[in-house]
Formats: sequence, C-alpha cells, structure tokens
Amino acid sequence: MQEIHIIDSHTGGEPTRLVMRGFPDLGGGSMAAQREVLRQQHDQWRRACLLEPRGSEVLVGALYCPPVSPDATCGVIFFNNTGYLGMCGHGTIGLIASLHYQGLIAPGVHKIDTPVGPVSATLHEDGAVTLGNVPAYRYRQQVAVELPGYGVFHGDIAWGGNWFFLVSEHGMTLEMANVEALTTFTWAMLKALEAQGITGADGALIDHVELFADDASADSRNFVMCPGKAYDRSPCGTGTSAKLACLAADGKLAEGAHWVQASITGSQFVGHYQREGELIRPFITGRAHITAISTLLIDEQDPFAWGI
Ligand code: PYC
Repeated sequence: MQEIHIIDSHTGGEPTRLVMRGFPDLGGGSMAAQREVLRQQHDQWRRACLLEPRGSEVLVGALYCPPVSPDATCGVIFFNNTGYLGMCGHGTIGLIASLHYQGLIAPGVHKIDTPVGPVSATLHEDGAVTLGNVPAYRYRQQVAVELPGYGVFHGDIAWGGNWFFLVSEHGMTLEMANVEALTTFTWAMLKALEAQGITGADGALIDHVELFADDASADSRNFVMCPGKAYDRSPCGTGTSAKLACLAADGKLAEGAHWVQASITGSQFVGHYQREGELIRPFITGRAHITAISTLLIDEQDPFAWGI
C-alpha cells in the first residue's frame, strides 16, 4: 500500500485537496522545474489523488513543497483533473487555512513560492486570508471569437496567474439553475478560442473563461469555466485578479478601492489592487473551511489504483 496524506478544505465552495506527504521527491530546483518533473515523471500521483475513484473533476490539488526562496514559508504546485495550473487563488487560501489548522503557521504574512512566481498570503486573526497575487495585466481588449451554433462574442484576454477570456455581453443567465447550459457554452468558448488560435502572450493557451453579470449583493457575479470542464464554485482568485486588471485598464476601479466579486454559488471574494508600473498587484480576500484530514491508499492490486 502507498499512502498519500491529505487535508481537504473548501474556499467559497471550491474544494482544495492539499497533499502534505506521500508524493515522490521532485529533486529541488524552481517550483516551475519541480512542476515539470511531476508532470513528466510522476503524473500518476496527480491522477491517483484527483480522479475517480478517490476524487472528481471539481477538486483542485495542491502539493505542499519545501520553500525555494529563503524567506518563504513553503512552495506549492497546483493541479487538477486534466493537468497543472500556474497559480490558484482559492487554493492558496485553502493552503493557508489548512497549514494553520495543523498548527504549522500563525497569523501574519507568509511568502509562498509557486511555479509562476512568489505570492504573499496574509492569515488574519479571524481566519480570513488575503492573497497578494502575482502581477496581473490585460493583454488584449475585446477580441472576437466565433462560437458555432451561438454566434460571435467579444472578450478581454488577461493574465491573473492563469490565462482568462473575460466576457460581459453573452446573453446567458448566471444562476445555479442554469449551470448545465453555462458549462456547455463556456466549454464551447474555450474550444473555439483554441481552434481559432486566440491565445495569451507568447501563444499561451487560454484555459479559463469567465462570464460576468450583475449581482444584488456584490459588484459583479461571475461564472468561471476551468480547464477540466468543472466550473469554479468560488469567485476564482486568479479570475478575480484578471478582472481587476481589466477594471484598472478601463479606469473603472481606482487603486485601493474594493471590488466584491460574487461567484455563481453566491460566495464572495473582496479584491483590490496596487499599481506596479504597467501591471497591477491584485489582493484577494476570502475564507476556507477544513472538511477532512485523511490518508489515501493506493493498492497496487487495484485495477483503478492510479485513477480512471
Ligand atoms: O481560485 O484561482 C482560483 C482557481 C483557479 C481554478 C480554480 N480556482
């Protein structure tokens, strides 16, 4: 039997499965280099942890790693049912809450190394967490994409730690009752972006689509489609960062002013930004709740030991 020691949490409804022990050694180097070793040599561990029969497409995994920077608390590599993420906002909030629950960190500011650069995470006395994300920016404005069977839509392309296509005019109703249609629509949009060669900087794949609508108790409500065809139950930390970059670029939100982003489930993040030259530094505040501490067992006799 192989054992993977995990702690599960959710942030605004979106689950994070933090792997504390059990994955193979990744040999050191930068977090990006370690993510490549995991991807190329040990990907079955990601699959065992997140795919059926132990997981589902909704889970985001976070591998707890030793820090790379001398002043960092730890490093982390995020992954999901189909592959690996650059950064993950809700996952960083889940990571901090999970480390605190285990008595490994105290309230204060923590530097966390990620494959796309260091981030800060402030654990407040009341348990809330503020992520200081990697710098974000809008790359292109109102790019047209044609969706077979739907029509032509326009969206901004922005980096918030992952690549996003942000659409405000879409004609869809952003309500839980409409999740199936929203999933079909945004998945078609992700595929159309790829097929039509619409990318982030340097040809990077846009792997998240974000739709916006009005919300009665927030500045906006979103629906975020993630790379593994699961929608984000939280307002998406990297997606909210991308949104802040677009708001800043449009002059619609002043530096330091608060933006309340609601998700399709009704959970909320509060964001603001600081200017850093042409880029912005997004800050996202949310809360995570611990849901389980357990040990995943991998029985080599099991035909589905490494996931379905
Ligand atoms: O919160 O950044 C986020 C995120 C990315 C994918 C799922 N959640």
